[in-house]
Amino acid sequence: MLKKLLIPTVGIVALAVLSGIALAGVPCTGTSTVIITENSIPCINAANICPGGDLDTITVTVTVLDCYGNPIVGENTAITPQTAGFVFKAADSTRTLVTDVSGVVSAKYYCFGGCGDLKFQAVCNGVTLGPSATIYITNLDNTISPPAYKCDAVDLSLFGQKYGSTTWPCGNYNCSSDGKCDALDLSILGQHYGHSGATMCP
Ligand SMILES: [Ca+2]
Ligand SMILES: [Ca+2]
Repeated sequence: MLKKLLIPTVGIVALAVLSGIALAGVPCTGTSTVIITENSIPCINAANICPGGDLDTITVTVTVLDCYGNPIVGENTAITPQTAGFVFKAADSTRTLVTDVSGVVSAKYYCFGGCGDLKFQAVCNGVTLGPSATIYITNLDNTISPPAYKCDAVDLSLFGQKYGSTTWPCGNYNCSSDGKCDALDLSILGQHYGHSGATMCP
């Protein structure tokens, strides 16, 4: 009896796969989402990061659904940054979390250095989701060479060379529309000087 039931079922599944019909319970790129949220109100579509975590942060939220909109629950989902020009603390270079009852995993990020456009993607059950939209990062640690994710003398020197510039958005830490590396930005740099992800990140 079991065999009689099993063979048609296997046949139907195989037919669905061969014909490209989406299966329930399998992550679906069309319905799943990878979204970046910037957690500081003054900046829209940008984030000013201190690698110590005491300025702005970003959150990546992945919702894993099958093609019918059902959540994929209790599955490992790995989130990875997708953009060159950044260095992340090792634990953040791939963050693996288990989806909740809504198929959601969420991770906060600030333990990194670098400046520019950053985006993320996720992998669940072998299916790649995303990438997310990009978010522009101005980081008080602009230098991705060691010492990584630390606001230090190298960053101060770089800022000094660009002081007064309106064409170097990486130093516009105050997130103002002035787009200028000026005294306000230097003040923020001074407040966070010495902050390091190596000691301040979880
Ligand atoms: Ca640095
Ligand atoms: Ca500025």
